[in-house]
Amino acid sequence: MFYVFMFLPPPEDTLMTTTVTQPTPTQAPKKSLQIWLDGKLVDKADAKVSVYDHGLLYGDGVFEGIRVYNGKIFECEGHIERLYASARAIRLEIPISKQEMKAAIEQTFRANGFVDCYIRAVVTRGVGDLGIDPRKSPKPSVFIISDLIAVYPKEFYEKGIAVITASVIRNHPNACSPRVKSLNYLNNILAKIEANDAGVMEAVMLNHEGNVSECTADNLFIVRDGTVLTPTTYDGILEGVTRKVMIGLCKKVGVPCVEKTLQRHDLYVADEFFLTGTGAEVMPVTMIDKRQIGSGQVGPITKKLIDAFRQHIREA
Ligand code: PXG
Repeated sequence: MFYVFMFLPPPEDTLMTTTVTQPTPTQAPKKSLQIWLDGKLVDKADAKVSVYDHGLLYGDGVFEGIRVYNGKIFECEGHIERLYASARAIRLEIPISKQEMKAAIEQTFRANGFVDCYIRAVVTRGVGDLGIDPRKSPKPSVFIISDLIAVYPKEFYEKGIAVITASVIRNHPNACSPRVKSLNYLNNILAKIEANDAGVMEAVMLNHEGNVSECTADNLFIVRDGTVLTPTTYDGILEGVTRKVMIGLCKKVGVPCVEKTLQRHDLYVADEFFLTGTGAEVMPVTMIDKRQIGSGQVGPITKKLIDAFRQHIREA
């Protein structure tokens, strides 16, 4: 029952509205949601993996969160390459080829009638015994979920969110690298709990050197004196697919963008601040650790980049 607690939707009363770029969910499947599990589409109620799966027992596995816009996988190659790179890093051999993975993702969202949706592709180490030795798990498990998600309420895309700096740091690069999108998100979850306790939506995580890395499920960008700045790959970040798209969009709209090590102080004195992620898309930040960012409103460069992003996903 691995997926059950990881992917259970929030209760009805906390269910958030969809993001601005995501139309109100009208394409919800009429029949039971179909999940791709080890080569077959099965009803959601039957999509189960063993309690002996090391994905559950140890967080031993990798995953991707992907968007489908207008019936097309957004940045498909970037996501698939990152999935296989993450698997390579943890010595996990994905039992299907990249082409088969793409076909399985397409088969899954089409079987559910989705045109715009979120995809969760997961590869676990598979069933083993009660020790951590991965040699006891000869058969990795692959499953793909397509569903609707809404990460933040719609109004926050207009007014921005508040964040805090978490006390929990991002993974040390020489532990399991933050560049691996592994099934072990505990540090990020602990940081998210700090955000929840502080009554804000997200937490900025620092790295082992005290520099800024990213948020719990998003990359971060600031604007200062007309230049967009974002931490480098070596500052302990996941190399976000949306981050890469955003760097390209900065170039396209003529705003200089520099990858640079940032300190928390840089966030405090930023003119503008925003986050990028597959789930969140582009989310403005207007407050950090009770310090207002710029005017406290979504800044002009952020607005321009949000518009460019929306146009890009329509055209992609
Ligand atoms: N950093 C971390 C730690 C992430 O988990 C991103 C950045 C953004 O990367 P992409 O490639 O999505 O631009 C992520 C994204 C969600 C969700 O619901 C997202 C992630 C993990 C779990 C949930 O948005 N990863």
